[in-house]
Amino acid sequence: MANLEIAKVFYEIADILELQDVEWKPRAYRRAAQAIETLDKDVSEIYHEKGIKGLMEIPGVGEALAKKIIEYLETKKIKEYEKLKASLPRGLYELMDIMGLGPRKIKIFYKKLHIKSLKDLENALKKHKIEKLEGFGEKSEENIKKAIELHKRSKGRFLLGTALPIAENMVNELKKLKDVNKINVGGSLRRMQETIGDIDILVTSKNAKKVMDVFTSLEDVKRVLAKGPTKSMVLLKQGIQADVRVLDDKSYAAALQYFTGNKEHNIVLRGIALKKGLKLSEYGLFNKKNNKMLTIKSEEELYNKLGLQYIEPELRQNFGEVEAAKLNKLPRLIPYNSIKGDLHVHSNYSDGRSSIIEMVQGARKLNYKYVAITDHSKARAIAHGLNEDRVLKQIKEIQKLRKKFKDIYIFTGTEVDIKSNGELDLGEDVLKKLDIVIGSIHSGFKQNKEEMTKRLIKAFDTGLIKIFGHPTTRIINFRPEIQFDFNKIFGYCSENNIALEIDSFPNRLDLKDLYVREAIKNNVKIIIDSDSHSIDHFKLIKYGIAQARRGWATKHDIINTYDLKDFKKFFNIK
Ligand code: DGT
Ligand code: CA
Ligand code: CA
Ligand code: ZN
Repeated sequence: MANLEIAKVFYEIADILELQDVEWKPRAYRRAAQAIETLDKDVSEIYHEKGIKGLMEIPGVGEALAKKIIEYLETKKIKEYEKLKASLPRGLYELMDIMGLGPRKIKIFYKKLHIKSLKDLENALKKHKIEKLEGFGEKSEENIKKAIELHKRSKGRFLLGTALPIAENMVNELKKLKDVNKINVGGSLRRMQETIGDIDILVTSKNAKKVMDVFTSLEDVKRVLAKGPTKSMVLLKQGIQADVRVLDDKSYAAALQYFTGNKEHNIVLRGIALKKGLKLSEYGLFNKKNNKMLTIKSEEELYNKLGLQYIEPELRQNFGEVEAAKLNKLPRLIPYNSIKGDLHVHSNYSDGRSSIIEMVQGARKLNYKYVAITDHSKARAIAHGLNEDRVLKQIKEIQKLRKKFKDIYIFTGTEVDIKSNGELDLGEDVLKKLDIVIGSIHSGFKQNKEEMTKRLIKAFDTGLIKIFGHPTTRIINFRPEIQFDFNKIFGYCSENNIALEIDSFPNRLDLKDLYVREAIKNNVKIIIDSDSHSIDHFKLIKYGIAQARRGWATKHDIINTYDLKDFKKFFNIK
């Protein structure tokens, strides 16, 4: 969807203009960006249906910005943005990608210390020049250092939620070719890893040249990096690199396995093959003695030939899956189609874009049997969080709506802030009236481990919280995890029937895979939800399910795979 891409460009234009001391324009760009990123509808659809007039109906979008949107839709570029970027010292632009460094701070660094790049900033930190600036201190230096580390680690990696739709689009285009026989994505994408270095696509065909010609001239291609008979590489307009390999049908299973990886998993498999007198490569499985190729039709067959249970792509990271497969002890992973309800959904009571009824209809489209409306509480003023009175009003509205919908049950709920002191942001009387209470942290992220653990236990001790929302509060490539004592919190949740959330939003994916696995080991139950702020977001649930699968979760571990009756029973909802 182009909406998020356009919003991002607009935000960046706003930042650059602000850096250049331009007066009101940054605000206009930000307002438009906000409206666009929460739209229910794809801007390209709006443009197709209603032209520029339709775009100008978006709040904050006038004729000038509408034209920029059209420019992006048609060329995947906005010239003014490219110009602005070029006008800035390159390094300064990179600084804006670092968490907590907005145009305001960067401007101070630039004016007071002549910092023009990440390197300059790191030097200044080394000499403790930042803490001496007015409004900064030792703590800010510490935070900036942490943010730089995070930034360096994430450089050049894309969110799964960004890369997968682009890759699927390419695959669909290539599928139209008669010359394409089999096709699949490989690499970290197929493993559904939370971030993606590059897109890998695998094709079998008798006419590699044709496939390469089409691949290198796909609409999203910006530049061809390499073009050969078996492998080509391109840079896409979105900044991601994509590789394609074309091979023979008879190598497909082995190649798919090889190019799905990960590397460590592959190395272990090759070792196993050698011990069995076999040789495994991207071309096939061979008998070591006479180099004869074994006929392998599928990955299943390949794993079985090596004496292993089939290992799902999401598990292939050499974290114990091969050992488990030897013993036939892999879990039966939660299937992608097994979610029966979404328990974290915002409406236009708070910062959602759609009404309750629209959101319920969105959930119904996915055949869900239940949905909870869980808007923010009042402490989140920028999100129009609800006070007690508005929660009561919402409860009444939902009770009325229940009569309208016979095939889906609507739970009342809230995503209540767990304040820095551990108190909940809504009164006990009101919280007791609600079916689903998600407790989430949206502020005070920097408390130390001990304070944070105490804060959480105090909140849980109210006995009112059923779900711990996006538990580590990380934003991928941007905000680090909060610190708390996992053992203590997992123990508490397991004993008190508090479920941990997997928030499926592509930049959150929180809990992440490794913690999911840890939680399950500790007998903690999990809810996968979409954190939808518009009906378009429901479909993001697949990214949360992928995380659950990467964390070895079965259907049984995920409570919202239960039918309505068992779900209510688990949480003791009348
Ligand atoms: P990425 O792109 O950084 O998100 O991660 P991957 O896993 O997609 O890595 P990529 O694109 O470099 O390579 C695709 C697959 O090819 C990888 O998952 C496993 C396989 N592969 C790449 N290099 C090697 C290698 O040196 N040895 C083995 N055994 N396999 C490799
Ligand atoms: Ca890759
Ligand atoms: Ca690659
Ligand atoms: Zn939240």
